[in-house]
Amino acid sequence: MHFDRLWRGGRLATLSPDREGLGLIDDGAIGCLHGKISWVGRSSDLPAGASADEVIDLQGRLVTPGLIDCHTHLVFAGDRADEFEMRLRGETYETIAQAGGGILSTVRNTRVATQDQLTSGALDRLDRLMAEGVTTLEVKSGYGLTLDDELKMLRAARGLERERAVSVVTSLLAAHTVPPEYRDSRSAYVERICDDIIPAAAAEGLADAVDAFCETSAFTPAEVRRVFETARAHGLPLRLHADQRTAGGGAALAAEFGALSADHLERTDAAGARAMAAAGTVAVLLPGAYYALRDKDLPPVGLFREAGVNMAVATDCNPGSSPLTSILMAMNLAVILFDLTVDEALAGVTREAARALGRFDRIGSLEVGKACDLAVWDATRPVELVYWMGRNPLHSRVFQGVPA
Ligand code: DI6
Ligand code: FE
Repeated sequence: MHFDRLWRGGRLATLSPDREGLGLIDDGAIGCLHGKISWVGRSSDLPAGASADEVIDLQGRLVTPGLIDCHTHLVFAGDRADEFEMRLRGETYETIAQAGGGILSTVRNTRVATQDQLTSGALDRLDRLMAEGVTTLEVKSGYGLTLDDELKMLRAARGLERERAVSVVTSLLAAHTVPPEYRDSRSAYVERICDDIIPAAAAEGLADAVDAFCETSAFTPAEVRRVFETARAHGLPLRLHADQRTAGGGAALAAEFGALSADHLERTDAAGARAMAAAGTVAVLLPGAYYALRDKDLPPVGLFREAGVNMAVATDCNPGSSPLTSILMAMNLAVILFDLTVDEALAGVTREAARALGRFDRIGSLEVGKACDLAVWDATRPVELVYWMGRNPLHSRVFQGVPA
């Protein structure tokens, strides 16, 4: 047996669903061939005569799958620090949005930015995520809200793969909010999305999924339904911002359409949780937004556990509700604020995040046949990734078999 690279002598958190808990293997080894894991197990069980072009001694370090941030709005222009101060003085996310700020203020900045400017802004944030072991991330559009500007955002997101050793999964979020030019003709904007924007993004292969913001301040369930039906007709998987600020039956709607994920879920009820479990829709928990908006209603983690809903954790990195560029901090917030266990938090940024992206066949665990995306930590126990606030124990990162 021959490998391009062989890592040995590490503590592996494989996240394999066939093993208990995090699927820990002490004194573990990972063999890689052509960018994929071709062997994993105890170092002492390596086949006699196994050879490798390069052997790396892990010196007992913890190795996890490369981390996956499965919900970000990484591409945008400008910031909303001024609105942050307004909220600190007592204004709410909603009153700021009604006055033309909020998402629309980022839309104004994003529309006048070039694709290159969007890319370079996103790279600054991407580098921070990668420095914490992220090897795959999802990036949404949603700050363009015209055909050209939505495609510009998706191209900027795709372009990140050319600039860095990372995988990007894109979501078209044209249904993020109604743009000002359609304020008095919402249905015409929904038609634009369905007749122009989704078909164009699909034709160019720019969208890996379609997302929508189901919210009283954004789109109604009926409007989301139209968007979802169109997306489905184009063969695109679905995800939904659901029940974040108001309970709108978003979780059940996502489940009804067999969405890959429903995200936020602070106001989801037991029926929504059961529907998600039955549909296999992953709950993506976003504690950064909960924290930064000083929300009081917790997502029903107990109901998700009871119903058997898989739970992912992500940054929701965006300039408004979650200016969070740390996946490790998202894990810490998830255990402190949402009561996740350490194992759930780590599974939430690996195995479950891969499921939320529909990619668990390729990434998210250390198993033969999967991409050799690794995060090597200056740590031996998984809890050390969750425990620190602002300390990054990453030792090194491997993307598709190559240290990067
Ligand atoms: N929910 C969120 O938390 C973000 N988008 C969404 O649909 C907020 C985006 C923003 O405020 O810019
Ligand atoms: Fe979001």
